[in-house]
Amino acid sequence: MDKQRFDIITSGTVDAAAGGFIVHAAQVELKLRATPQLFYQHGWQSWSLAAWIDPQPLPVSQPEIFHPLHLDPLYAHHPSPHGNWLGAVDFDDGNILLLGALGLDSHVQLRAGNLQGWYEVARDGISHYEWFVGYGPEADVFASYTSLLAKTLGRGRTEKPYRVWCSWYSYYTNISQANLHQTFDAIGDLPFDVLQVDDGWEVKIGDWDANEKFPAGMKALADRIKATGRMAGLWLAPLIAVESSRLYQQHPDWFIQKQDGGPISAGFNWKEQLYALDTTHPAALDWLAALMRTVRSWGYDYLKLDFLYAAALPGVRHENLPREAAYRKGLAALREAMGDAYFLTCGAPILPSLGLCDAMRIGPDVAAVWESQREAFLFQNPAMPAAKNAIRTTINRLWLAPLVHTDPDVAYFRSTQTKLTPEQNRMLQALALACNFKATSDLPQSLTAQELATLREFLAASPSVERSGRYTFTLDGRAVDFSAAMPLPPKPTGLWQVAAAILSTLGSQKWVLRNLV
Ligand code: 9PG
Repeated sequence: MDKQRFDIITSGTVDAAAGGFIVHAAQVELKLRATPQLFYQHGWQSWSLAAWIDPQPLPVSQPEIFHPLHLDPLYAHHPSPHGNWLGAVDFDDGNILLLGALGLDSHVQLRAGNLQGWYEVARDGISHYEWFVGYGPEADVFASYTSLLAKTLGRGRTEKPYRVWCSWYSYYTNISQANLHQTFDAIGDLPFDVLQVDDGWEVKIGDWDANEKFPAGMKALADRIKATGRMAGLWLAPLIAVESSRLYQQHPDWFIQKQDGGPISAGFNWKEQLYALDTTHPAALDWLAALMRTVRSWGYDYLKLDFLYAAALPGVRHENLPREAAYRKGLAALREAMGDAYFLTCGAPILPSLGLCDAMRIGPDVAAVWESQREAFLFQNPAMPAAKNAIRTTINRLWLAPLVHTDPDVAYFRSTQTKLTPEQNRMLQALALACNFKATSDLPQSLTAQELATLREFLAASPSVERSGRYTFTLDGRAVDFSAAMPLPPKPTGLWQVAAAILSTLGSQKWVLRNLV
């Protein structure tokens, strides 16, 4: 291996390995002999940014109240370009240098022109700290890294991914027994394998029973789906609860605490404060397992478990485990209790979820809009729902494909109720094919005959996918280019900067989020 471009500085051990080196050390520094062009920043969870960026720290994304929900909040103000578990730099010879951890509480930064990695939690003996260092063509380097991750963390079961209809991006929380029945009828013989009920069926986040919009209950709904010959899918966010939930009110001690007492924030959504379940608490683990058994007994065999990051947030737990280990304990309990259900993780810390799920959302939500000026430009927030944000991070996380089914979120086929152009719709459809994970929320009853034909063709397609460049692919010989989604917006200056500061402050106020958004 060409080590002309860097030296490995460490007090630990360095051994040659397939495609690079294995380093055992709590800290490692790769001293760069050439100036890197770009830094690969790898965000914490599904929605956090993954992108090749100019080697300077990005602005702190706004509003701050969303930090626990969008990124690793411990590193939100980190002064150097930072990534969770891995980082890489790009040289002008077309090669990359990757520093990637095989353990779960690890970080990489680009500092003073060097790549530095460290573990957050002290261990007994250097053999417990492991890193991979790889230099070469990007695809080869990531392939070496993923084969090591497969050995240490495992991979998903490799059954064929399903074709999914999901209720979220048409109905949002306005689902009901009546409108879902109507939609299932309209779906007719479209070749979907799964009909997945998203957020909106539950009493509250934390109280996972059917609400009044589902008078026949959730088992009857699963029966209705299964009668169409498909698998029933269900969304839950089992590791968070809203403040007003019965779960939080009755068991405040099941939630991760601050050092000085009181629950930590897992962010703000549904116009409420979110709290994070403590997955080291035995009673909370029992409750999680019982919940999984309940939803399986209703007949749901495809589970989209969301907002999972909460259990990996920093805080005080019943058992003093590193936060990623605490998370993994919770995820393992969920996996075991759900048996052979297909498990899609979302809002999920990336490395700590590997080996325990079948599929993972690898980018933020899409939306029927390319980019929001307020969120992208004023808030400098690439984790917000938008087609551009979803494509950017998903493409930059496709190296995960050998480890887990990679969910890019849904594609759209509709020309109404959307601000996306036909070309942008086609880019999302191509993304789904490149990821080999097909889903949509479009309502067949609202599609034109032409749009329905496109959807049918999309569901039937299984093109051979080749990656021709960082952002370019060929699908059955057809070239597709995702470069248009890659640029990050410029930073606001002058009066825009003033406007951004005011809006960011307002956007972190709970009364604003409750009443105005
Ligand atoms: C249901 C949705 C859908 C969607 C998930 C998740 O505030 N936020 O930043 C935020 C991000 C994502 C999000 C909701 C809120 O969406 O990704 O597919 O299931 O939950 O509520």
